[in-house]
Amino acid sequence: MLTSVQKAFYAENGYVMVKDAVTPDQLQRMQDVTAALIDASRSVSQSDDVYDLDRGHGPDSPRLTRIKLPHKRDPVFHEVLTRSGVTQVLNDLLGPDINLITSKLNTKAPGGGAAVEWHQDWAFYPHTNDDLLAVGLLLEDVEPDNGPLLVIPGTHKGPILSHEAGGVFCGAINPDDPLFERDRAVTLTGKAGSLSVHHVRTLHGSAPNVSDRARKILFFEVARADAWPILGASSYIHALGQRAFWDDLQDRTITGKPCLTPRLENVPVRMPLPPAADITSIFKTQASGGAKSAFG
Ligand SMILES: O=C(O)CCC(=O)C(=O)O
Repeated sequence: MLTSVQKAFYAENGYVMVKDAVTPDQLQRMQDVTAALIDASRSVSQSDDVYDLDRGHGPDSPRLTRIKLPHKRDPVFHEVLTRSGVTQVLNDLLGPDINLITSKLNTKAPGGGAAVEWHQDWAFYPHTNDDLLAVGLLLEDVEPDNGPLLVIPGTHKGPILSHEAGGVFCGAINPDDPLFERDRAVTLTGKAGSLSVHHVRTLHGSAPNVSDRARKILFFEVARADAWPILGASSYIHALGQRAFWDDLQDRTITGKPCLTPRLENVPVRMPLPPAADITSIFKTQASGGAKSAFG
């Protein structure tokens, strides 16, 4: 799926955009299922295992920041993860043995859908090596005004910035950090069915949705099988016992097989501790951890 030019671009910049990663039929089915899931959230009044609610959510106006673990909500998301152009992109960049860390369908309702403060995913879940990435499949067109992902090219080769505020892990960098070069940010826009890839150490964030259109991106965060988690902020896998962890790992294997010999690399690791008051999602971590906003 990826050309050698795209692979080289990713290696150099820590992100890449890919067009037409799914078939029109897969895209339509995901759009239909997403619309139904959002509609079903009207009867939900508190964030739960499926929905992370945004401010102003209610029966007349569903406003979500996230549908959690979409690959467990409907088979179409699992199909796209394991049998689509998305799978090919993952194999092209990470090799044949890969597993899912988590999935999430981040939504931004029209007229103010929440920003995601600048962060590096690696700060949330350091591993034994950094062959990890996130793909973001655009379920609707993404333009500059409806909350696109923003990345700083090349930061995957640099340091892990502090993600602390007031002595806790707040899941975001301080926008005043002298190492934060905001003027180098690239805005990742594209047509529905395109995807972005960003490396686990690439500094990224996304602005609020100031348009009258929704923004919906399906994220899969994926590791090479020889990258083993050291600790994960807000990941359920660390609370599983050995048997449940092993069974869960089979479920999370996208292609190939688990690898029982972790590859240890000299990577910068800082534990995402102590935790913020609410670590049930990045939005809650950033809000309850007192992250300083770069967007408002
Ligand atoms: O939804 C977005 O725009 C960014 C999401 C993100 O970076 C995350 O959930 O870690």
